[in-house]
Amino acid sequence: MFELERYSGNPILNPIKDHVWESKMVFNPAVVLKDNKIHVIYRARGEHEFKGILISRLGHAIFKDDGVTLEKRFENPVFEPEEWYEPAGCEDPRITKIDGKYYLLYTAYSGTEIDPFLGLERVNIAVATTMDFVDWHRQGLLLPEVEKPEKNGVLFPEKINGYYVCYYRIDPHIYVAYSKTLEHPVWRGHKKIISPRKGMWDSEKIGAGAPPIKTDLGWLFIYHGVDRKGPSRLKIKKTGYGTVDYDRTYRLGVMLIDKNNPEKILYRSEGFILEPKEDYEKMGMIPNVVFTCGAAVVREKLLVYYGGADTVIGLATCKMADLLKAIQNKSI
Ligand code: BMA
Repeated sequence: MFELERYSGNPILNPIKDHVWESKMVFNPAVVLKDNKIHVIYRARGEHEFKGILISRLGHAIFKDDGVTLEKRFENPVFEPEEWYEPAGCEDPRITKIDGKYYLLYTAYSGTEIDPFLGLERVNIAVATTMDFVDWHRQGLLLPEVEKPEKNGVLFPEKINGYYVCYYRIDPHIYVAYSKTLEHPVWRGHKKIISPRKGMWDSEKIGAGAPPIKTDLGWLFIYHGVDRKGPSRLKIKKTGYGTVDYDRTYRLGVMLIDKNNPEKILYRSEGFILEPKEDYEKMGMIPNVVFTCGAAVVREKLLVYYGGADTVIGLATCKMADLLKAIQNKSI
């Protein structure tokens, strides 16, 4: 059994009561290591609602490269809904640096109303770029051609065999798609590649965690898996916080992906590397959730930032070498 080690001072970020936009929930952060600082771009919800849904915005906190010393936390959101496709929120940011530019992929949520033509809720992955986390340039929807609600978009940090690569989730599977360019991308080759596993901790649905990290063995891919006991999600009452579902548990696991082939899974952990255990992961707006959107490697150490119970942000770590050894020994 291999599990990440929690920072003893968790949670490292809590909601701030006096900030109306982040007074209730801070969670699911993207992470960027830049000039020896760790930039944490996190999802936040406070007082504001759009048709009964608490609006999600993105906040920004900067930590020293020890991962835990907070240097600055911005008073105002750094990214918030502006477009037709996101009035209910910009959720679950994931950031990848490609050719010197930061690409933010996030879940654009238009609310619970059903699209009149598609007959589905509009939940899409949207894109914005930035050089400095201050000026953001919206690029629109990542996959406008995909009609089904999609979430959990991540970009690989470099081209593979001449293509940029993204993973995304259409409930409950992970898909891949390829584009020659990111300027005016045309995503092709959509393919379902990874599915939930019956009877296991990731039996109900899975999705990307942090963007894949390059290692000597292949791409390290942290993902989340959901397990459920009890009635189906549709029978559970929706609130402004989401679906408060006491029978669902979100955990994190790892995969190793072939260096040259994003469709080839070399290893998938039997077990998980983090599961809700502490009070701040088991109790909150949505109980029993650990959910990551970002990780960084600093001095051979893997730092995984994650949302606890959709309410606070924690940090869990391990030595990269230990994790890779555990993967090689197939002991997770
Ligand atoms: C998912 C996403 C995450 C959230 C998780 C648990 O569907 O919305 O942002 O952390 O549910 O509530």
